[in-house]
Amino acid sequence: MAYKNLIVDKKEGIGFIKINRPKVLNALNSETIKEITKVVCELENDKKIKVAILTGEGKAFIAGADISSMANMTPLEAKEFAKLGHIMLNKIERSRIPFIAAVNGFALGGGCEILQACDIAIAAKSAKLGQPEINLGIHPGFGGTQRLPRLVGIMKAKELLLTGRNIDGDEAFNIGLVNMVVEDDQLMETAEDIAGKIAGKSSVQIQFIKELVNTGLDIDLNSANSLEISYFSSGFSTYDQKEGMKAFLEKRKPIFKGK
Ligand code: DAK
Repeated sequence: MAYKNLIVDKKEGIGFIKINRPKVLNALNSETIKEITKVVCELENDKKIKVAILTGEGKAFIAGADISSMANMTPLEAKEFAKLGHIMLNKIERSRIPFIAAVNGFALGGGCEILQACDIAIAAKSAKLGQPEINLGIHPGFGGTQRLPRLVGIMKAKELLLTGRNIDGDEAFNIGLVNMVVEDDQLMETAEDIAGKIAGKSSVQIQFIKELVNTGLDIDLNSANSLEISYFSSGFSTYDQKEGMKAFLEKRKPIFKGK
């Protein structure tokens, strides 16, 4: 499928999505948000794809929602825009495919919120992350007031949301907003290395783990543990469970088939 604002590639079970509006630092307008939602569906429907990497072209990951397209929105238009953003982020979060955010530069506002919906985030040392919405007289509209405190804790989230200050890759790592920080020229290599490791696993278990962690965090611990028991037992009906354990006993690498 052709995309106007994205560069999409597929290689060895990995989907690559690059936001490609470098003139506006990959700011998200409605069209780009719809395209990201569409490409997530496309990758999900391609059974060869097991994991995806999201990054940005040029000096930004995503510098936020497109301020020029938001500036004159009516409340109704703002509602529609916020809904589009939530649909995109829910799609990423609930996708069977894990998403790795490779944060190559500015990840501000909606850009920071996208990485919060991803499963793993890696920041380049020079990346700049934050929720500067308050400087524009608004607050985050794509889940930042909700996902950020769950990731970094309530007080740190409030500090970032209330001051609108940007943080660099090292600070993002120290507060738990990203999994790791790497030298700028190591970013894609690191992301591909992690993606490659995931791509070698059982796609059934990849999906189960995502669902268990995401759903489990929204419900009470007892119910979440019951859910784990039920997923765990259904894992024993899969080819991949038989293959994984057989391969261990035969001292060889498993070949998973995702069934
Ligand atoms: N939107 C539109 N254009 C942007 C942009 C953005 N978010 N960020 C940068 N650009 C454009 C700049 O206007 C500039 O365009 P030209 O002047 O060349 O035409 C070009 O990208 C290059 O930017 P700069 O010249 O400013 O580059 P610098 O390196 O000097 O500065 C910067 C980089 C990232 C520090 C700076 O551009 C900046 O502060 N950008 C804005 C960052 C920001 O505030 N991001 C948060 C956006 S607000 C909602 C749903 C969601 C949201 C809100 C409401 N609902 C409706 C409820 C989400 C809101 C946000 O994400």
